[in-house]
Amino acid sequence: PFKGALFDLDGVLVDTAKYHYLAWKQLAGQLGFEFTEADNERLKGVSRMRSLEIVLEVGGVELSEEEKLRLAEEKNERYLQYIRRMDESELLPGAKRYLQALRAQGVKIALGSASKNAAFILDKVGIADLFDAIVDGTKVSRAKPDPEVFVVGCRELGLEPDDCVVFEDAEAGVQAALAAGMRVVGIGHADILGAAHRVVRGLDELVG
Ligand code: B16
Ligand code: MG
Repeated sequence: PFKGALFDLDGVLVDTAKYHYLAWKQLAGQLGFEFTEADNERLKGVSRMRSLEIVLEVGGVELSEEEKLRLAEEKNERYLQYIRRMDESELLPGAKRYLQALRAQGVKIALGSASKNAAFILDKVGIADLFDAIVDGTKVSRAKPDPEVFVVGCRELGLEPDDCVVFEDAEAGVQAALAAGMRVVGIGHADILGAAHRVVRGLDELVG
């Protein structure tokens, strides 16, 4: 019933949140405060610079723009050390099979992620060739819940918003998809993603 499928990356296809968390936690430790897994929930789907601001807010630390840019760069270096070691075993259950099933049905597939490392990660986990378009943090500047990432993804597939379904694990991502005029499948819990048209626990629920 749909011609295009747009996928968020972290939390939908792979669990990179755990590596973002380790890298932010180390940065916080270096600045002298604790950063917990509960704090990390606030960073999901949020851009790198905005994530840093949230981390600094947790620690009550104020820094110059220049210092912030340096720390964001440092965090990314640490994060890259983790994701360089990723392979196909880190795909979330059902992710690859669902992408393959959609392709077999002639559905066009795009990535809609805030990450500037998205293309690298798709490559590491061996699914880059399943995408017709990759829209990520290097291509768009307005963060979810702004619809930009999905609007551009749909356009790159040559489709209209009505033709597209978005798969998202973050509340801001669900809001972005709705604002783009698309249908949304929430990946996770209905208490957080209740605004989505449908909520499943993972893509494995959608493959036979
Ligand atoms: P990077 P998504 C997001 O990915 C993550 O959920 C978020 O925690 C991260 O800060 C953001 O990417 C930017 O990532 O530092 O690699 O550019 O869920 O939009 O796929
Ligand atoms: Mg996500």
